[in-house]
Order: sequence, then structure tokens, then C-alpha cells
Amino acid sequence: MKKTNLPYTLVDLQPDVSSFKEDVIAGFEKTHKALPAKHFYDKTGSSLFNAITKLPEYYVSRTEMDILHDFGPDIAEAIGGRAHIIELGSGSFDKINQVLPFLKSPASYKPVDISISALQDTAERVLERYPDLEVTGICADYTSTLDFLHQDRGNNKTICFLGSTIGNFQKEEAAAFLQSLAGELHDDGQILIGVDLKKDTAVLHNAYNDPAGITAAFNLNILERMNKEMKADIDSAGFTHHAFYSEENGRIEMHLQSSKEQLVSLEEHTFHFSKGETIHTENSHKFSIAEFIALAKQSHLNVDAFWTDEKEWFGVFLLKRP
Ligand code: AVJ
Repeated sequence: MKKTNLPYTLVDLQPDVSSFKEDVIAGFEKTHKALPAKHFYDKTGSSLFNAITKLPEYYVSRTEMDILHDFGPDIAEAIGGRAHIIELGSGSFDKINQVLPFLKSPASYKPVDISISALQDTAERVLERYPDLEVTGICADYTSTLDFLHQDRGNNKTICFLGSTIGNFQKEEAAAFLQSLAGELHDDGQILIGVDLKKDTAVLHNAYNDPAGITAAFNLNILERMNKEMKADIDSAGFTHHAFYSEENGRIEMHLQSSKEQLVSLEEHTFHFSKGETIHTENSHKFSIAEFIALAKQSHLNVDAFWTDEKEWFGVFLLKRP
């Protein structure tokens, strides 16, 4: 679907709601019930995530923003002129917006996001500031298709994958995903990626257990989404937010924990929950700098440059083909 009455092109590759339904049913049928984290981001979920990024305990977005802001000119110089910027998970547009002002005559900007409302806001905001930039919004699930990347045959294809979303993938999936991005690069292409780094466990714990309960609301919203978009009767009060750092796996895990034994009906299915049983809703892997360099290598990419904050809590890496 293309809307041509807008000053930008919007390509809607959004998978129909059935993928949400299918993923939920398949996830609930597993021995350890689980859901893909990408389904958090309906309209409510996206605005709750925005609220998370403003929490004092959630250092992730703020630290990445500071790095992008402080090193914007360096990053822009490393990217080079006339770049075709493709941003996977453009979200609120605040991230790349730190670098855009320093880029030498960027050729085009292609935000890709699963949330159509976020995408429309982004396209409007970017055009307000850069009326001459060629902007094409892509509403897509980049974990199921990267077809939109083939189109950019121009030089200096720059894939931006900020926000440390790479942490949501399992380790092997992360390598496979980076490798498939690498396959879309031309010789002068590159990937700018944000990575959350390992740090004190208490800092990590607090970032995912904020006292205001916004992260809990974000986690629980996925149950409300089921009630809205599926034939479901879930009482979200029967579940609690549970997030912890697993040292062994180097990741924050988020779960929804059933506070009682209960039956949940979804479409034509009925699922049993025992008291204390959880739905695993998200993994957020944390890397040491060395671990991330190794992951890049495993994906046939070199770290060309990287930037961190003073505490080395977050890293922004520029990856190129060897
Ligand atoms: C957007 C995936 C980077 O893992 O920190 C925030 C999502 N989950 N609080 C993260 C999230 C709970 C976030 N990412």
C-alpha cells in the first residue's frame, strides 16, 4: 500500500494481525510459555516504551542518546557523505536525529518500524527539519523480511540499528541477523549499531524494575493487546511483572508470572497456568566490548570504530565488511 498524498512515501509491509495471533498461540503451546518481544509495540506499548526511555533508572536510551549527541560529528564523519540511511526500528526518531545534522548531504532516509503511528510521526518530524531529504517510511517486521534493503543500490548504504534491540535476539540469532544485514551491504556500506554493555547487576535490575511501574505496565500491556486483538479473556491482574538479570546468560529476562492457578482462553484454545508459572516475554542481552567484537567477527563484519560513554555502559559500533 502506498499513500501518495503525503510529502513522503509510506510502504506498508506490515504482516496482518494473524502473525500476532499465531505467535501468541504457538508461544503459549510451548513447555515454557514465551512470546516474541516485538509484539510489545502496539500503540499503547510504543508510548509506554517512550515513557520507559525517560525513566531515571532506565539508563539505556539516555546513555545511547548522549553518545550519539557527544560524538555526532565523529560518527557522521565515519559514515561519510551522501549516505543512504536505513534505520531499523526508528521508533521515536530521537536517536538518528542526533547524527543527521552532522551528516554531509545525506541522500535518503528510510525509517523502518513495526508501528505505523510511530513511522508517520517520524516521517513528519524528519521532513519538518529536512524538507529536501528523500524519505520513505517502511512499515515492516524486519525480523521476517529485509527485502526493502535490496532497493538501495546507491552508494554508502548505511544501516542503523540503534536502541540495543540486537540484545533481544538469542546469541545465534543475533549473529545470523547481523550476517544477513552484512549480505545487503555494498563494498562501501556499513552498519551503525547500538549495544547495551555489561555492568553492575544492581544497575541492570533497577533499569527493568522501576518503582513507577512503567516497565511492569509495558510488560503487562501485551496481555491487554491479546484482549483487544484476539478472542481472549485474560485478567491481567492475575499476572505480575518479573524481571531479573541472568549472569549465566548475560541477559535481563522479563516474564509475566501467574499469581494463581488459572485457565486462560485464547481464540479456540484454553491454556492452563499453575501458580508461579511464567510467560517469558523478553530477553535483553548485555555484551562486553570484546564479546560484541567477537559477535561481529562471527557475522563476517569488522568493527571499524566504536564510541562509548565514560562509564562504558553503552556502545555505538560502526561495522564494515572486511
Ligand atoms: C528496546 C529492546 C532495547 O531491552 O532494554 C525496555 C526494551 N524492555 N524495558 C530493552 C525494554 C523493558 C528494550 N529494547
